[in-house]
Amino acid sequence: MSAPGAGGTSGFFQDAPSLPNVFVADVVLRQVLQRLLPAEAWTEVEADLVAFGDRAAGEMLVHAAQAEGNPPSLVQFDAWGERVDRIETSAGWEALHRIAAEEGIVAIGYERRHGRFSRVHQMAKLQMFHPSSATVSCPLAMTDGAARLLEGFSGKPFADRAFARLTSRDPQDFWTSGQWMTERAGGSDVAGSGTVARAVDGAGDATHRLHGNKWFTSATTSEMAMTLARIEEPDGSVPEGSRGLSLFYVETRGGDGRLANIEVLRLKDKLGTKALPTAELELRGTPATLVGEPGRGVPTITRLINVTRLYNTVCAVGSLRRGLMLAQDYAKRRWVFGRPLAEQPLHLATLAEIEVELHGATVLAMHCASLLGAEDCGEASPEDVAELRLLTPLAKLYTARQAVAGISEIVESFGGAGYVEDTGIPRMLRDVQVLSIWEGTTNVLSLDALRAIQRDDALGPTLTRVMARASAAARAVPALAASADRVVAAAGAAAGYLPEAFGGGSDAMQAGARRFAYGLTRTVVGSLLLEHAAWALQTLADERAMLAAVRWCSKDLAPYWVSDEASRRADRLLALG
Ligand code: MFK
Repeated sequence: MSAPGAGGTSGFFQDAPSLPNVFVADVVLRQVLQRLLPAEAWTEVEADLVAFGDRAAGEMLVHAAQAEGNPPSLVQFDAWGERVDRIETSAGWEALHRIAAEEGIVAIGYERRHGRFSRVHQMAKLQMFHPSSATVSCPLAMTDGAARLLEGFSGKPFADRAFARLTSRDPQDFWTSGQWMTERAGGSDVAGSGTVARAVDGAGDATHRLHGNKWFTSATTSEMAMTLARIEEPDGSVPEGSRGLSLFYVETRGGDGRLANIEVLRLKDKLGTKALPTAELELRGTPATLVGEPGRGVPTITRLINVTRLYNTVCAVGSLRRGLMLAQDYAKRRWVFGRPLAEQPLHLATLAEIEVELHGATVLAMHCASLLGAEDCGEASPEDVAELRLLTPLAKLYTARQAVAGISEIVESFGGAGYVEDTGIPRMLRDVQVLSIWEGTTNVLSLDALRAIQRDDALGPTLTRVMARASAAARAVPALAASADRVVAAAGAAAGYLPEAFGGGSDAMQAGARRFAYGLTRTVVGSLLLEHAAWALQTLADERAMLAAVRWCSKDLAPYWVSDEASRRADRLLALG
């Protein structure tokens, strides 16, 4: 580490931060994969990820910069006045699509070369892909979810045709999928959706034509989409509520290459994810194919949503990891008060705190990936299924919020340079904010965790595993015993809290749901960190995971509190005056 050189008119210049191979430099991710994967799979996966770690830190960043500098535009009319509604995307955006196909970001999950462990491989790759992708990761998330959903309808020509495209590694054949759920009246609460499906007897796969407005459709250039609508009865009435919604498959273009009775009303002007084309659509008789049973649209599409929520989790980890890598490099280059930031105790304490969060987020994300892989391959036990059901919303809500907070800290760690657009740092903050909004906000997912507990009985098996992991780690490494005791106590507190909170009725449960979701997530992650720490110490003689686990567990893991009528009255007064 040497003092900065002199240059420029002021006699001072600052080196820009630079990225290493982003897989080699991610010690936690590498170690977690080594622990989770069988030896033979690890050897192959490591080679693929090391190669990709260079591409994500090099070629992809050039395309991403081009895509961010040339956001999509909407051409509504051609020169002669005809409506064309063409969304034009940049060369960089298209190049990143090609790379996504070539690298098999979706395909790896379906080729299943390493069986149930393929999801771990895929998600590790996604973690590096996302922060170099100008948010091409968004269409990939929906594509993967659609592939998983349609795999369940194999044998139906439309499903087989789409599945082959969605999971292709050939950029010419590769399709992405949209997921059009959000309408003006129905975002979190899809029961407000108004799109109507009218039956048709036409040839081909189409069973209905869709009429309605889709208010926020991401990656609107996709070749297909999954969407919800209400099937109109012969008397013109439509079924109401969420149970009146059915799921449809849409190919967005007809054989002539034109949009299939879809008008693009406008592109959305968003806070971030500027390279990603997001549009408001009007469906005017769009041909569509009913998927699954009428009226079962919401539960059927959750097979897709639970995949996009895992993508969201992994992308949150990837964003924060990328930010920290840049901040770590910068800390070695930037001198203040006579020494580099990397030698300033308070700066180190700040970065270390983020690293502890990242340890937790990484073990959680890869654990979820491993459970999803088991479910995909039909190898999941009932306990695996229950744990995955509960951890999917918890991991999404927790990592998204922590990524927003962590990236804010990272931006600050660059000082004024973090606030200047042409460093590229501010964009990280704008982009990360969406992760806690789309695919279910923090509050909606806290309520989904309660749904998983109440309807799917997912808490018992999850807590049993938490306690087993913590106890095993303490037996293996006595230095972890005190931390393990805290995790076991927090798991007991979670089990004890619920009967009391449920007893207070629905409003009491809802008021406490977010705090409960956070506490439960921190408890689960504590157990995963202890498991990982014991392995890293015994197998690699590496103490970093132990330091992270002990720090994690030293915090108040489960600060539960039962909401009563008085606290809800106080909430009302404080929130609204
Ligand atoms: C970089 C990363 C990229 C990520 C991709 C970004 C793409 C962005 C595109 C979008 O943002 S698309 C919009 C995403 N929208 C949402 O995520 C909606 C958020 N709202 C919810 O999740 C609500 O909880 C929900 C709409 C599901 C509520 O619906 P209901 O019908 O009012 O709830 P209900 O009645 O409790 O559940 C209906 C059924 O679904 C039940 O099954 P049964 O009918 O068999 O009893 C539930 O058990 C089931 N269910 C609900 N959520 C589930 C689920 N099953 C499994 N998993 C879940 N998560």
